[in-house]
Amino acid sequence: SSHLHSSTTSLSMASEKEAALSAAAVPPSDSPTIFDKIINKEIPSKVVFEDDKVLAFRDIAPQAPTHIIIIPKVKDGLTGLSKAEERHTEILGHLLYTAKLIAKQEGLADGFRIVINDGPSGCQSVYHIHVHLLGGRQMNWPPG
Ligand code: TR5
Repeated sequence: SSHLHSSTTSLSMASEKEAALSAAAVPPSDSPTIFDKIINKEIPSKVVFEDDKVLAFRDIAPQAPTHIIIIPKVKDGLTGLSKAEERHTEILGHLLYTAKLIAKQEGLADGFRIVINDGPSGCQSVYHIHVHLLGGRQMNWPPG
């Protein structure tokens, strides 16, 4: 039983290590994320802009007085900017142009910050490409 115990212990240690590794791993491009539920309105969000291609809503943990997330309604493999292909150039441009429209709508006439976090080193936490629009306070450089 001491052998059983030690193998069980090393098994659970192995799973813990795997859990830590998978938390930092990048999921497959077709995996659903929380943003799918926001798009489907299964989870409520504060929508500030919507058209046939993109949805923009207020970040649940705002890092500035204005903090809005802008996403494509169809992910099409775009987990993050690093996965962009030639076919994505139109939606990428549309996301940025939408950010400009919302910045004006939000009254950010004095300036704003656009952020796209990518991958573990970029501190990306949701693998459905999104543009952060931040404003309403003085932004600092360099970012954290
Ligand atoms: O860290 P990255 O760049 O991937 O940005 C993901 C952003 O999504 C973070 O700023 C989160 O605060 C934001 N986020 C996460 C959730 C969420 C959200 N914004 C609005 N509503 C949300 N719901 C309902 N659930 C989330 N998990």
